[in-house]
Amino acid sequence: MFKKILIANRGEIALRIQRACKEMGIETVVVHSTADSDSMPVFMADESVCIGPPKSKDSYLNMHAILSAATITGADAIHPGIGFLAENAAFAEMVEEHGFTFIGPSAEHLRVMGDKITAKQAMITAGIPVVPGSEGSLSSAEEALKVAAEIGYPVLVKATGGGGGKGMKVANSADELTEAFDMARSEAQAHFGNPEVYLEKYLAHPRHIEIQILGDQHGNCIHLGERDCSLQRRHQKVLEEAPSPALSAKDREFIGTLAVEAAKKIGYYSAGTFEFLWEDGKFYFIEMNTRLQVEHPVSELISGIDLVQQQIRVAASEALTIRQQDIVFKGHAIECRINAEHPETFFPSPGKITQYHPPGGPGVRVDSAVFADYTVPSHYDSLIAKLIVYADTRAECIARAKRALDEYGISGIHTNIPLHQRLLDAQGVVDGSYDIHWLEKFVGGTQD
Ligand code: MV4
Repeated sequence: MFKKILIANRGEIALRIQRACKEMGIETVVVHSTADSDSMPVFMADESVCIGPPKSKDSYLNMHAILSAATITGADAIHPGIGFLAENAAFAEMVEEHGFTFIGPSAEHLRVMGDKITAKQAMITAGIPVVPGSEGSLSSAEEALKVAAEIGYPVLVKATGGGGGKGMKVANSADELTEAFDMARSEAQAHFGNPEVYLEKYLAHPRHIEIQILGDQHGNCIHLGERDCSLQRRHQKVLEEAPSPALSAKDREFIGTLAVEAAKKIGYYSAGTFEFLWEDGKFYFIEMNTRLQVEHPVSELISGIDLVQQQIRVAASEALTIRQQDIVFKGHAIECRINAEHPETFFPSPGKITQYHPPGGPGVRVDSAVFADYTVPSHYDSLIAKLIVYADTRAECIARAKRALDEYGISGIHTNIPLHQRLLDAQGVVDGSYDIHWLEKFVGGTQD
């Protein structure tokens, strides 16, 4: 096992990883920007190294600075956390070339799954159902028209290098497709430096359901059930739950087993997530996330497994000791992402937290690195805490989430706590009937 892990991240996830390390008797090094010098992950770490100014590009994305920090502190491994360099294949390669272990999948898996087309092709080969569409990238609008005529409208043009809905255009007819093709291409070029696009049948009202898997380097793999992440605004998840209120035990077993088989076929190891759209009782793979995810705690609570500790163990080449048949899914978990933003305008609200009182009591977990007198910097994303609640049943879990949100005291900045309170009273959430468009309609947002 590793003696010392360098954590190349900030905020709640840097703290989450440190908690796992501490319980495993592993020393921690945290790297940080000057904006994060007075932060909880830095206070709690055994060692810390300042790697640059506030801008991510100059600090959390500065590969050489991170590798230097790992060298001077004598770390064995680097955990990239979430975002920043977590899915950067070149970084994973550099980490290994410098003699450290990258806590994540292989650079090759990062590369294949980071490209939507090669990811989809790998999944087709592995026997996973995908959304009908073009076989690879589209070379022209004429080719797009040909594929669309075969699969039928509406269709969606998607960027190969995509993410966050950028470079994604719906076409309801052949008339609309040429423009959608051109617009998607130029957006893809602008955002990802890669104009490649592909085509899929547009699913009008799906749910977003993802399967958490965990594989080791010896060919073992397990799944930790699904998470329902349909409640999103502008491609930002707001509230996630496990299990999904939409799936039957049979659906869960089916898709979980399929995901594990696919992961084994591609030789995947570490934590990973298969993202599916689910519509009319059918699953369609769209993407794979080759990292730990923000919403991993809901899976931890219903499975009783510490995903971060397991991710570290498999990175150290240990074999998984948990077998699928040992996992007993129990109860219900909900995560409310608490953001420093105005609850109605969604405007970021960085600044000083003057009073802070997190909720507690039965079934309540708060993953956060903030405290009273802490100043939320403006340079990074607005997530300041994750309130994760657990209870025997979904109804009890909703009641508990409402109780915990009522207890939460944060002064000095705006947060989206009032939005979560409204959500947990809303019909579509209470009855579990929401789809991926429900939240945008609820808050009166724009369509895309
Ligand atoms: C889709 C889709 C409908 N049909 N693909 C949005 C971002 C991304 N990574 C995939 N996305 C979608 N792909 C087909 N063929 C609808 C979306 C989508 C979406 C997906 C999950 C959660 C929220 C969403 C909001 C809008 C659109």
